[in-house]
Amino acid sequence: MKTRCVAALAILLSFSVCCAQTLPPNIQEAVVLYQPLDMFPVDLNAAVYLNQNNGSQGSLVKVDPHTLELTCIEVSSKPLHLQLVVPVVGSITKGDTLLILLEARTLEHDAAYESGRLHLNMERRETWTKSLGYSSAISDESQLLAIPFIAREDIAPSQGQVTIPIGYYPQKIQIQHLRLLNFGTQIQVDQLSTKQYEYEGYQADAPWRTLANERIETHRKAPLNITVLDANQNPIPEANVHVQMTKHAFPFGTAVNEWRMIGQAEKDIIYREKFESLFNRATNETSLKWTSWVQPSRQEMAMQTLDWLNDRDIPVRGHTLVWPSWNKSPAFIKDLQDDPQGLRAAIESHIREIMTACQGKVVEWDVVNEVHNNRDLLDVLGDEQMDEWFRLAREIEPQLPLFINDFGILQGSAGYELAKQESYYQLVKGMLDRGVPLDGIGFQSHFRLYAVTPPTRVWEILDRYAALGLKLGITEYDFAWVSEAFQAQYLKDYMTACFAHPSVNQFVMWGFWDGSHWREDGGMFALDWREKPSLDVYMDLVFNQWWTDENKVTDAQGHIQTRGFLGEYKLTVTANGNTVIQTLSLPKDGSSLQIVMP
Ligand code: 9MR
Repeated sequence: MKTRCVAALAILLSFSVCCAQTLPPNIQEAVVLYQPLDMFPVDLNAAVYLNQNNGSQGSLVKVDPHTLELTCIEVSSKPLHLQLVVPVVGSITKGDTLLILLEARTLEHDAAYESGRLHLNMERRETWTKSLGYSSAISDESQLLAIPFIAREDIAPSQGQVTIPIGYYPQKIQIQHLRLLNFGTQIQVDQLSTKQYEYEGYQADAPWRTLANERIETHRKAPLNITVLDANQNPIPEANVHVQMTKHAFPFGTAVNEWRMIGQAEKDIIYREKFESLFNRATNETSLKWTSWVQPSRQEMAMQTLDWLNDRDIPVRGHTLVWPSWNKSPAFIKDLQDDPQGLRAAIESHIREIMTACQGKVVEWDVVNEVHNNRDLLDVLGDEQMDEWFRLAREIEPQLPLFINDFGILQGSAGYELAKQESYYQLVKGMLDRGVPLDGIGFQSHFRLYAVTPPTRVWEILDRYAALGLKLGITEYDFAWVSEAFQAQYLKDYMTACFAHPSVNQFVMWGFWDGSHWREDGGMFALDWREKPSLDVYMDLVFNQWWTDENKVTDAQGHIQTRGFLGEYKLTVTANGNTVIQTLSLPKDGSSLQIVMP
């Protein structure tokens, strides 16, 4: 206990005496009260080193016992090819609340960017499994960062490490007073956060929010004009008009688990009820993939799921015709690796079969999925074989939008996976140049572990692809392995940034319930259906802030003029004791309607 007290005091001293900055009060209190254990070696400077791979070049200068300077001179394809490694010597147990403290600033940076960039990971050696992946721009003024997170696994003494990848672009950054503290299970991670998790633009008054609202007003709403007349075609002033939206035109969707969609257990019924109350678009999570499609029972499940959704007027995006690796294709496909002609024919026949079976039941298709990381089929057939898959899909379904889909473009190194972004861009551009019928670009958006892409960076990335003139789809959003508060905070900002971008044509999540999610805590409902803060955020955006419900009174000419979110409407007009109810669609170019009262 004595050692712990001394450690707690030492932490406070190092931040209150040696540094210009003091810890936020909640963290100061927690340090004194819980006396967290220091996880780094006592002589940190002696233990840290710089790891350089794949042609990246940089340097590490140990300026004094508390100060490190890191320089990136030459960039390779991934930021982590140049990183500072800090060994973790303490013991960590799954579920422990951990806190990284440091002061950081940019000393120099590439002129193409506004500042330097700091990224921090906490991981297990050898497995590289991570409990933290944090990323932020850092200014040239020293900034105190306090980053709380949860240990996702046990890490034995000396089995862990904190890494600071800096190979984004040429830059020089300074790190001071780096600490990793372990609070054990005495405190919840959200108690250590300064209420809001920080990234560029997280603040309530950040300028991008005003711009986002303006863009949403311009791109997601349209004029709605109503004239109320009496039976003699005379305007009725002071008629009450209730303008009620009933459905969004914009697709807010989710992947659905087919077992839950057809099951009869109580949880299946709850799952479907929640789904229906929240979403107007869906995609089968697995059953339209080739590996599932070849299994008759799974194929039947796929079709039942499509029927259930179509019966309720919920459009489905088809995912995915080809996922070009051996292990994402049926086993017999690998047998064709030395028979390109046979392989080509098998793929074409699959495309024909599944698209024909789903005709009238899906509204768009991912033609290919994740072609950067799944290349087996392309290695045999050549990249341009993809062109043929799109052409065939177009031939079978001339009306349906055809998408390419991938991960790590909007998400991934907090929006700075520059090499992959470039490659995806060139791939799409190449196809368009060759006249391939490609209509949309899918951005999966599987975020995790605190490293999020700031809203303005989301816009920069989307702008670049939007210039190609295609629809941009957010196809698989989730945010896992973080505190629930951060999950909610970022959902709000990411959804807002995406909804505000005029080229984005859908926002589809990859699951909504922890009981049926590829990442155990990625849903908006916990396992026991407890509503997480992210559900409140979603409801508030989709059914409140971006929803139109207004009571208006007609003017002397019998008019009301308003603007509403694009979608379906119910209008209830009351005048002179009579009530008329009408429905109306509000498309992008607006709607005008005359309502004649009896
Ligand atoms: O969530 C899906 C999981 O249940 C499946 O086992 C897996 C393999 O079919 O695919 C998962 O979904 C992936 C999607 O199809 C493509 N992008 C990444 C998704 C999560 O891994």
